[in-house]
This record gives sequence, structure tokens and C-alpha cells, in this order.
Amino acid sequence: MNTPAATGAPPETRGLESAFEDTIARDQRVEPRDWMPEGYRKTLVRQIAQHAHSEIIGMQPEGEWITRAPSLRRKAILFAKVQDEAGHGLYLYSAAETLGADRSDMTERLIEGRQKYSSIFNYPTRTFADVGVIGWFVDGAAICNQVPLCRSSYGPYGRAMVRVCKEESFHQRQGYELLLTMMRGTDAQRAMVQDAVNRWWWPSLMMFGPPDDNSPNSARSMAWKIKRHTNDQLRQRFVDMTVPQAEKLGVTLPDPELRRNEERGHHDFGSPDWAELQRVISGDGPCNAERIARRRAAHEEGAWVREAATAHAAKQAARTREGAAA
Ligand code: FAQ
Repeated sequence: MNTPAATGAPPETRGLESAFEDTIARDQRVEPRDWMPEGYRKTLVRQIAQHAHSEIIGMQPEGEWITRAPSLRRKAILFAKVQDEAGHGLYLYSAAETLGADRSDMTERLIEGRQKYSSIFNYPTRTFADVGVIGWFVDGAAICNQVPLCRSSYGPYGRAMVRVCKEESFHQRQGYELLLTMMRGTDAQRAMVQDAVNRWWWPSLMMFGPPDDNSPNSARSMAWKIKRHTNDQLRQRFVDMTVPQAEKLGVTLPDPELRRNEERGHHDFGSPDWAELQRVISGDGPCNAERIARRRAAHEEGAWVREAATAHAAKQAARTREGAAA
């Protein structure tokens, strides 16, 4: 890591900067009250805002199936999962607010395409098997990515991740259990599961971000211990974890290059289409326009709720002030 002098910090912040670096070096937590370099704050706001937006936009692909879930049990489970995602978004927006970000500003930036959300939520959910595969792959990838984030150097982010990961674990299991049930069903159901696996496998690998040699933020974020592993390390972990689960389920992962490499103690696998990831990130995926239009409409339709809540909070505050003055 750069020393304060090397970063060109002005003399008045040098003591603060070395205290910050000391906190990072000793694996302790940086808290909102602590001094932090502007780059650290900006990196966190970028990542946490993107993470929060992903949870909120991520409600859409599965949310579409709530009214069409095949039984009351499946409907209740899916409802609970989608509600959890709203909750995750809210914890994460709150964590970003501890860094001075403003929630309505973040929402504006999302709607205007100035802040990102995960590429994975720009793919369509064609059948109910997609709901199971999202739980298995997408929540499974989220767990791989987020368990290390529980040790992220920024306190509010790491703490939010602890609860989020517990809930993601339930989400992953409900998806896998749904797929096990479908695989015990008819040939048509088994074909539906395989088709969903084929469509979601590569986009799920892309969730971990570009390869390490093309990941501009990784080195800095790892030096600050915001990220604990590189994109490729986490992708590998996900593949290793998922292959035996696919075997147990009885589906084929759509990668002819996928095989166990005993020497490395890992699975070798093919390369995702990185040009596709770039297209989807830059707004040209199958459902980008639809997802943002839906989010924009929900935001506009919710304006009256925000206005009413603000007026109510102002009234309560005035009453408290009057009570204190009496
Ligand atoms: N999609 O230099 P890097 C979930 C951007 S939550 C879109 O490698 P970094 C739960 C990246 O932002 C899923 N953009 O960046 C759920 C950067 O652009 P920027 C979300 C991507 O930050 C389940 C640029 O590319 N999880 O699934 C993607 O070091 C089911 C260069 O990339 C998180 O956000 C992508 N896939 O590493 C919900 C976890 N990949 O910002 C509902 C926290 C990269 O400079 C249903 N985030 N980009 O303009 C992270 O761990 C990191 O931010 C990475 C990217 C790993 C996503």
C-alpha cells in the first residue's frame, strides 16, 4: 500500500492517513466516524450502491413469477425471498448513507444509467425452472462473493453482509430444492430445468466481474481490504462448489471444457463471452431497458408515499420539539 507521503496527502491529513492505514494493516474495522481517504469512500459508495441497486432490480426477474407460482407453498417461499431482497437493498442503501451518499440521489443515478447494477438481472425468466436456477446459481454466486465481504474493512458494509448471507443461504437452498423436485417430475420438467441451466450458467459466471487482468478496481479494493479475493478466485470457487451439485441434481453444465484438474485441485472451465458482459453492463442486454423502465415507474408511483412519510416525520419532529419546549 502507498505510504501517506507517496499518496501526496497534505501534511494536515498525514497523521490521519497513517492511522487509517494502521487500521487496515491490523485488520480492524473502519467506522463512519473515522477519517478515511476520499478514494476509499468513493470506492465503497460505488460498490455498495451497485450492490444495493442489484438487490432492488433483482426483485424483478423472480417477482414476475409470484402470481404464476405453481402452488401456495412455492408462492409463499418466492414472496419471502423477493421481500428479503428488498430488505437487503435497504440495509445496503443505509450502509452507503453512512458514507455521506444520499439515497434519492443513488436512485436517480440508477434510473439515469449513471450507476450500475449486476449484469445478471438483465436476463429474462422464461419458465418456473428459472426461479430455481436463479436460487441455485445466482444466490450461490452471491454467497461465494459475499461471505468474504463479511470481513470487508468497512464496518457497516461487513455487518450488513452477515445477515444478507444468512438469508442468501436460504435462497440458494430453496432454489436447489425446487429443482430437485422438478427433476423427480416428468420428462418435460427435467427438460425445463436443463434448458434453464443452459441459459443461466454463463451469465452467472459473469456476475463475478471481468477477468483479473481486466479488472481496474480489484488491486486497490484488495489493498484496502474492501474485497478479499479477486474476481477469478471467486469464480473458481463457485465452479468448484457447483459441479458436484449439478451431478447430484442430474443436469449437465453447458461447458465442454469443464473438467476436474487433479494437479490444480480445481475444475478447469471455459471462458465466458466477455464481450457479452461488456454489452450487458453498458445497457445493451436482453432486458436492460425493461428493468430500468420498471424501476423508474415504481419510483414515480411511490412519490406520494415518500411525500406522506416526509410530512409525517416533520409533524412528529415538530410535536417532539413542542413537547420539549412546554
Ligand atoms: N455487472 O474492476 P471491476 C445478488 C463493473 S447481489 C455489472 O472488477 P469491482 C443477490 C464494475 O462495477 C449481486 N457491472 O470492479 C440477489 C466496474 O464498473 P465501475 C450483486 C459489473 O467493483 C440474488 C467495472 O465493471 N453483488 O445477486 C459486473 O472491483 C438473486 C470493472 O469491474 C454485488 O454487487 C457485473 N457482473 O468488482 C438478488 C457484490 N462486474 O463501478 C436478487 C458486491 C463488474 O468502475 C436475486 N460487488 N462490473 O463503473 C462486488 O463484489 C464487486 O463490485 C464486483 C466487481 C465483483 C461485482
